[in-house]
Amino acid sequence: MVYHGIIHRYKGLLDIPQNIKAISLAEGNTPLIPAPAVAKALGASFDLFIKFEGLNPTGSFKDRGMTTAVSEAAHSGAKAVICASTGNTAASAAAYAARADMRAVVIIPAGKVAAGKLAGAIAYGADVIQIDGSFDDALTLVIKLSEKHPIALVNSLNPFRLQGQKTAAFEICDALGEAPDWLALPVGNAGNITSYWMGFTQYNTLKNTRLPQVLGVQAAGAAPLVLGYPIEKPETVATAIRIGKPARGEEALSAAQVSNGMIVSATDEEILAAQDLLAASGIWVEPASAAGIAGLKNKINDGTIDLEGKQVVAVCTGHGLKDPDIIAAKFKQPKILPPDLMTLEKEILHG
Ligand code: AN7
Repeated sequence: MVYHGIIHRYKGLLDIPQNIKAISLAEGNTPLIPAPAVAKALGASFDLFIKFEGLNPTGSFKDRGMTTAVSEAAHSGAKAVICASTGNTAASAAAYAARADMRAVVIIPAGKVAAGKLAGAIAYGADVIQIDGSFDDALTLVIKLSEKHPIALVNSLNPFRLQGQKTAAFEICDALGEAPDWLALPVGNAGNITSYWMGFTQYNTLKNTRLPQVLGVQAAGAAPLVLGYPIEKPETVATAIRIGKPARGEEALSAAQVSNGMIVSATDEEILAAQDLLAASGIWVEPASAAGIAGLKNKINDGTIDLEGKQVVAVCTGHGLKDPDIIAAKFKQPKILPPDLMTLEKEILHG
């Protein structure tokens, strides 16, 4: 059977106009990949699944929220959309706007967007504007621009974004039969953690699927929700979550508290180590996406959470291909040898 995306699959559960025409790229329906070797490396005996959101059409979870936000914008007659972005929102907005025959304007912090995301936004035909400022500066500006001009804001302040993104929680419950004991995920602008909590809560009310404890993980250099105050100059290798003033910070803190979970931080070193650990199981994610695993590891190590015998889902939000500069961050360029059998044999056998 052909799969038609999250609006088609879950429309009756989404607070969107029910006669909406779906602008879709068949997003969602992402796998839960068992990751026993990762769980073992974290030093506890539990069932770990990776919800690999990097397998969405533009390579990140943003597509779930963009199908609903852009469909609604088109439904309301908008001819253009705008967003601030650390990269993935920009690429996703660009793709869905192209699909809807609308203009996309994306404002990004210069020099702080991973190559695969910028390339995507350009390839899908967005008007890309770089500013000499942070994501938070860009968000403040696009809010003002969307208030002054007839251009639809598609950052996660747009409630239709959350309506789409909550479907990931539905999919997890549909696949496992109920919510996992814990859900771990990265937190940047905090739209996604808010959406998951909305989704799990709605499903539990409808279908009694229980609620997970939620572990939100920020990068240590961009951890306003852990520290309790905005960060003026956030800095992290996980550029996707290089955000100092999360728009949905209050909702994120509430989800963590009500679920008996927590919001914690992980250092860049810990995030990159978690990225390695996932890659060693064949799952290559961008740095931000490994934050959930890094946070789990920290909390297992310091004894704060006991996962023994538990079922855990870690959301890996974006594909590794988004951020190919991993070669600069972690490895030297592979050396270049003459095309000669003996030289290659020597290299392979003796290094
Ligand atoms: C891979 O694209 O904010 O907490 O502008 O790209 O909902 O913000 C991206 C965020 C996690 C954090 N993982 O999600 C943007 C942007 C990846 C991301 C997050 C982002 P939110």
